[in-house]
Amino acid sequence: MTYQFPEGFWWGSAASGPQTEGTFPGDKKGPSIWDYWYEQEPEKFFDRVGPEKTSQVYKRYKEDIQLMKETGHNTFRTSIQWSRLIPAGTGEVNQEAVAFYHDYFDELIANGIEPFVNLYHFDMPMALQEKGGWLSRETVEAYVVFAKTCFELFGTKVKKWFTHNEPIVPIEGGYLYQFHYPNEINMKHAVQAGFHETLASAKAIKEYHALELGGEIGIILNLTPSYPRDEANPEDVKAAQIADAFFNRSFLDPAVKGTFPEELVTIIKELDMIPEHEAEDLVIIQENTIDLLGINYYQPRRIMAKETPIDHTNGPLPDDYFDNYDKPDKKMNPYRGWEIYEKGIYDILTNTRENYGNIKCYISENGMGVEGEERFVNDEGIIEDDYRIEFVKEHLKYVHQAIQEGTNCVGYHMWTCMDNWSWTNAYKNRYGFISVDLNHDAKRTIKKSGRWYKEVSDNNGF
Ligand code: BGP
Repeated sequence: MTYQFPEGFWWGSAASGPQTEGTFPGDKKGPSIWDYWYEQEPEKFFDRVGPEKTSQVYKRYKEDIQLMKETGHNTFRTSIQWSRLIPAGTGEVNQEAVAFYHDYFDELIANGIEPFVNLYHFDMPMALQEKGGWLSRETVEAYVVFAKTCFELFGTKVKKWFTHNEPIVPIEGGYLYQFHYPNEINMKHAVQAGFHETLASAKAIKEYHALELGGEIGIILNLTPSYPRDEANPEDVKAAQIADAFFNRSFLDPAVKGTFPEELVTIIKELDMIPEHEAEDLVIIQENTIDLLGINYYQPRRIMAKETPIDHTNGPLPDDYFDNYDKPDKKMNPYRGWEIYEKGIYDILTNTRENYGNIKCYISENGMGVEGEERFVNDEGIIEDDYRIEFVKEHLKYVHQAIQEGTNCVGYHMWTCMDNWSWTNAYKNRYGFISVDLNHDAKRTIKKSGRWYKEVSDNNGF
């Protein structure tokens, strides 16, 4: 074994409620922003596949958990859909949902797979979005009630909790770059919504710790490293630092250190966009930081000093401070259009060790979405996804190196267990260790990578 991982390493994968469960008659799920947006503009979704037609995990989790076992999972992350548990966002708890999640988590535990549960994965209940979603303080309070309800219902069996998955993404998608509902371009709103997400997270952490359930709570962040075009050019370096403050440290600093990055605060003040808040909010954020950090990594961000003229059409934007740099000869995943840069994962892990107190962390997502994988099916009907094995291996080597150097990284989760619904990309790019055949009743088949992962997990290395 060349790459041996520490004892008890978490091997598994991640998914989310809205991307896997589906909607079924009688399940009493309420609409989220995804159900609503799909109803309004189905043409925005690849092949017009909407959120109700996901991989049917709501009905098929028992079968799926057996496949998780066969692919070497000792841990698995999903999310509780807020709009399933509390269909109107506030008020009545859906007992069908309570029964479903209990059974789902019990089944995982009975099969030796520890459930990790996230509370918010881009899925605002529509009833709350109508009142402003994350722009509204009411949503923060409603979220805290939702979180507490989850801890009280499932906290004796679930011992790893996460307040958000990639909280920057609903901000980018909903308020800056138009790929999540409500699809605005409004930086003031972006700042307010982001602040409320952080406040909601700190308040939920406070509730969790007060309940003394003996588990850990954290947040999952996509820490996209920000590399300057030219390390020797101070303007490029400065631009990269600003992009890092906007997209990484905006959530990482308050989550781990309890404070917002000064560079960002200065910019927000200059723009006169300090979010509405109450004096005690900053104390709550300061005092309620995470126990555990989940790190999602897919691609780096390449940055250069601003050279193109600032576009004032929609008011200020983060992009007024930098330009994206199109690095020649970079390695690409052409399907998703994302650069593949394996060393990025090592740089993130080194950063958390050196600058964030070596906080306990794990890789909570990493993966490769590929279109048209059916062309790699062999005679036995198995997808031979050697590119995915290669992708995981090359990233794991760097995770291993960071651990050797002392980073407190305790696990690796792949995105994702089985092919699932990727938001507006629907089922275009497939990420799973297990394929889902949408033309044949969502039939599941383990891919070559899934069999390989089982060996890695069994050997605790490769
Ligand atoms: C992450 C999300 C996931 C997942 C993944 C793949 O950002 O946490 O929900 O979807 O990215 O990206 P995409 O679905 O956009 O291809």
